Amino acid sequence: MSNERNVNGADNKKEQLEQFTTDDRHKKMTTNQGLKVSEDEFSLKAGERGPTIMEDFHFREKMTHFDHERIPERIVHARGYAAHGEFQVYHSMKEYTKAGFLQDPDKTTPVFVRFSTVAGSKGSGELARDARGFATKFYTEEGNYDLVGNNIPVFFIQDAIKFPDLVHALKPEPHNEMPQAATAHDTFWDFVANNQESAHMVMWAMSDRAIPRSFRMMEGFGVHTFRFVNEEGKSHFVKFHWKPILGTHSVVWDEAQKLNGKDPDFHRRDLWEAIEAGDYPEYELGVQMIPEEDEFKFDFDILDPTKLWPEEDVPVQLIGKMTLNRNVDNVFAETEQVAFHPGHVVPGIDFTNDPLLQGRLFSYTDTQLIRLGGPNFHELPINRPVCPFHNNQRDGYGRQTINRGPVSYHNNSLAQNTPETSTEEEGGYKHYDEKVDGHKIRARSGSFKDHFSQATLFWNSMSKAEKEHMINAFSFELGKVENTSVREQVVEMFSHVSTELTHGFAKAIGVEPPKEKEITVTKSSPALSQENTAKRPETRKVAVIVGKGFNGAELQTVVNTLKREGIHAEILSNTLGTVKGSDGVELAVDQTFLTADSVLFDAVYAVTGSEEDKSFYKKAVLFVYEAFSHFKPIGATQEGQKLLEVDEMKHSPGVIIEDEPQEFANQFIDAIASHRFWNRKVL
Ligand code: HDD
Repeated sequence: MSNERNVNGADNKKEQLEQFTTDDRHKKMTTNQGLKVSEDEFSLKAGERGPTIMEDFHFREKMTHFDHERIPERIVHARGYAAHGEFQVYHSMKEYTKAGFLQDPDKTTPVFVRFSTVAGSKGSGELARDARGFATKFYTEEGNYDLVGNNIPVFFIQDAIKFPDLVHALKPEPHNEMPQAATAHDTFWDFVANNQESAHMVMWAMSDRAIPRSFRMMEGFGVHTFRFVNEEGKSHFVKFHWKPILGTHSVVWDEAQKLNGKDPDFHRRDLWEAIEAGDYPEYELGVQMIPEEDEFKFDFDILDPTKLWPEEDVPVQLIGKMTLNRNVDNVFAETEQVAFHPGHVVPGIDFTNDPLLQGRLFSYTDTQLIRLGGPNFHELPINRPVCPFHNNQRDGYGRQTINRGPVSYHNNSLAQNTPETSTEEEGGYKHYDEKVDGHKIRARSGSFKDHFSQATLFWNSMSKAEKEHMINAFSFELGKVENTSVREQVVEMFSHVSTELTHGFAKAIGVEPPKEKEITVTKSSPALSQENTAKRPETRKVAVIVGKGFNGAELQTVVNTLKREGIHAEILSNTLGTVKGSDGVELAVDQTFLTADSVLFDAVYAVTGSEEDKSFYKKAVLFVYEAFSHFKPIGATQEGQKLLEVDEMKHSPGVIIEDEPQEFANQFIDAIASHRFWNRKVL
């Protein structure tokens, strides 16, 4: 297709992609040359029982294509899932940036977002303890803008030259390729202890943030400090945030481990199903801004990617909203072939000298060359800008554009010196003309040397439950580290962050807690705790345990009320088919005790039925107990109350027992919105 099209609005990208989309159903089968195929089951042989012959071009074409179906997986972020959507700014950001897509609240910009884990291979379980990638491609009229972030606002290292070392340490160990998608092993923790700038991010990685409930319920961060530049050339330092409308929520570690077995696709299924159901995930775009002249007013270096800007000091302004509203048609063509790059910017957005960002600007194009097989990956449908693109670049593997005419150089006279460059006024990208003056030196700035203060800030900001989870996470991860010296080094390192923390896990990993260090940071940032996030019931999944002889009228009232709140109730019973209530009502069963598991749900509503036998109760009791032990809301009415075997459960927070159906439903919905009941005593 021509790249001359210049259509506007959120449908641009969809229309563009449709021109490359094909539906093979009800069509005649052909070879790739368009030749109709008469037989696709038997290769061409010399006799029915003889050898296959070379002449069989159909066999050769089919087999060759198959043999080449795979491309290298991403070196990091291999396991990912994506969706299409649109972005709209709330009000013009003209005062701060000239970026076209941030000017007009009536304009929608198409986006493509890929979420990912970092460490695991393409087929690994999605509930690994890990950072999550949150990469957004905005198809703007001024070219593609990529915000290639994570769900953690800081990074392990301060200089990109250490990235290969970090990744070698966190990937499976090379001698035995274990463990998959996990940092619970010697090389990772050896790297941590010997690269102490990692302290802050390790705190995040050991927190609940690293095991999100859903891609729809996690924040995103651009991590680096970027620049906004306005028409007048004035620059503001800026940090980007994505804030999910549903709030930031996590699962518990035991649940995460079980989920990886019960449904290793849990996060992608959640995203896919939400979009198919019309529960479109929404995120607000937030920015923190610091005027150029305030660069040195902070007690940390704002160019240091291991530091965040506490929201209480530099408030996040919400400037727009992104809605993901369309699943991909083909995962390989779109999700696998999408190529992100922090260097894909538009006028009004610029870089800073953050040494991690500077190195990323090299790495991303480089990796696409091997991954996507050459320099023409920008021509793949998912990567094409929606605005025209013209230059003198030519040829290379897989070239699709047919550039007309003899001229492919600049300057020229034969084509009147076109394609021509644009002035800044015409939209030509001009780098911010920051003055740079220095000696060539391989060094770290002294202002980057405080590795612990913000790690302590993070710890201070956690709720009691979050702290407990972190202590457990350190105990688990380091418990898998075989080398005693590495365990000791890590304990020593984190004793500079918090005595409470290190005393919490040192014993569990067989290390003597070190002498108490003097830690002076007392500050906390409430915005860092998930306790303070938005809590809403919409889109949550409830398992409704129903058995023969249930009370149909009551169940209907409750389920209808849940539905009105946007909660998804799935009927779970002993077998598929239908289950009959005492009043003759018949319900279709969605799941059985075999196909489902409590870890797949946010809450359990126990109803059962008067005619069920012991074996049903046994399975149902276990199901309810597991949800209870993961601090989930439990509702119990009718016979369902018998599933709360231990009396103490009945009086626990988040366990709703109530005879009046409407009142029960209301209380249960409030409990579902609360997500988890951390103050529950798990028996
Ligand atoms: Fe990176 C992929 C995020 C540091 C080199 N990175 C990648 C993806 C995300 C991030 C979300 C997946 C994109 C997708 O879905 O296709 N990376 C980050 C963040 C970082 C970061 C938030 C720190 C702030 N990355 C980083 C450094 C380097 C890289 C320092 C190297 C110098 N990252 C890559 C890469 C990848 C990548 C090797 C692998 C696949 C790809 O680029 O397209 O080039």
